[in-house]
Amino acid sequence: MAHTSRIVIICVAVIFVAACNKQPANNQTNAPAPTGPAAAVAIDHYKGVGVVKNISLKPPAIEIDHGDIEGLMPAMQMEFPVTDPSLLNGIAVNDRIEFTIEAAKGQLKVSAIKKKE
Ligand SMILES: [Cu+2]
Repeated sequence: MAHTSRIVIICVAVIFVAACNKQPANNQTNAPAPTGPAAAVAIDHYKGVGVVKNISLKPPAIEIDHGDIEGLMPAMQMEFPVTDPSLLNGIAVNDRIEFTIEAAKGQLKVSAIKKKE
């Protein structure tokens, strides 16, 4: 049991690091965006909290009344495209959510959504 959950945790950590394409040693939370050649290929991730205001399936997008997103934008209500339509499964208007924004090539997309209790 314990052994299995340890493997799962390690797998999740590896996937996270790979997906973020960052060096874990110097890019912990809220690290400044890379500059120079690295900036051209970097994908930055930001964490936000907010309330769902609208869900659209074509194209897949979610409108969120969100709080401050440190290093990215102040509190506001806005729509984000999502990286995968399945992220919207089980999410409804007025849900309180934690979400991750992926910033790549000047485009912002929601790449993870977690419902808050
Ligand atoms: Cu915003």
